[in-house]
Amino acid sequence: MQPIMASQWEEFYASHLPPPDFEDNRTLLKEFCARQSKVGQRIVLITSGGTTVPLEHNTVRFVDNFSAGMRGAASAEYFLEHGYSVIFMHRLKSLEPFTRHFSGQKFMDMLDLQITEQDTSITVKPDSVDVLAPVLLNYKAAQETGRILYVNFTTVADYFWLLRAACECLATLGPKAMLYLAAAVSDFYVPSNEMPTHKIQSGAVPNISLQLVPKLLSPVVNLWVPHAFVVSFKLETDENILLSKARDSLNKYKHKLVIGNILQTRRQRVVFVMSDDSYEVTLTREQMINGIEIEEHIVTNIINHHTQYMSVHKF
Ligand code: 9Z3
Repeated sequence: MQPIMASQWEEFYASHLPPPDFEDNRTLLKEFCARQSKVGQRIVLITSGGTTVPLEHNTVRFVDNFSAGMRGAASAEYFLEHGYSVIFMHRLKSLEPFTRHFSGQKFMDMLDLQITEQDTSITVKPDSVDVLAPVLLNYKAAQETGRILYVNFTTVADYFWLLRAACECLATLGPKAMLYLAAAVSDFYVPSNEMPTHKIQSGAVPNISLQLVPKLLSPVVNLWVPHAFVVSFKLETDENILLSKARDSLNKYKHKLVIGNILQTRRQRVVFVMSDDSYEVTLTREQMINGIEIEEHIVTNIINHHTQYMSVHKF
């Protein structure tokens, strides 16, 4: 009899424990999806930010990547505006919807402090009210209607566990569920059994051998959420290979849409690649100067494709 071979992603799960807060997050995900499903909501799972690859079990050092989480955080706001419920699965401390507008010193600079002998008060500077008010309004609407759930990851293993748990819950929504995989997931990792327990000592140059991280798109599309509308992102730095790489990915995993982008121009240009079509979504210089974000256009375009998909895929 032929032995049954575990796939690479199954082996990855078998050799990496779930993160400590995994069961709590799983419960939150289940409750959130059940609630949204009951009222017939469309849900988008947005993954956002980069994953780390630890070099030691007691991690002092890790490999990381550039992703700020801007794409995911901005897109979450636009999906909410269009009536979607959002699972915002992001790298801890990466940008988040709403608060992203006031990160760093920006928030402090918006406030005035008045101290008198009687009391201390803090107010928003008059010229900042126009900036803060619309964001606060949208934030409150999302919170009060319970349409956003935040869950976070740090390592690539955390990401694996959370993504599968989220898919398990989303499967019940069929075509109403969308996956918007904008996180920059590490391509390489140090296998658990090759990782030292303690901090690598600084005396000698370490010899670290990396392995390929299995691609989760395959089980996502074929096993976990076969009816969902799955969108992945493809990042390159060489324009000449972007389109072919995006198309290769679509042909290989057979999901619905790949959005290609180049590191340096990702805020003003992306390319949509589908099985029968491809087109660019770009911002003009004027739009950029006026603070228009490309995510607004990306999200409107995707929602059109999702709506069309739902009209022909009844569940
Ligand atoms: C992206 O391509 C995102 O658009 C960015 C957004 C990470 C560039 P920021 O977070 O940047 O706003 O700073 N995400 C996917 C990148 C990726 O690793 N894709 C995999 C690949 O290219 C496929 S899932 O192989």
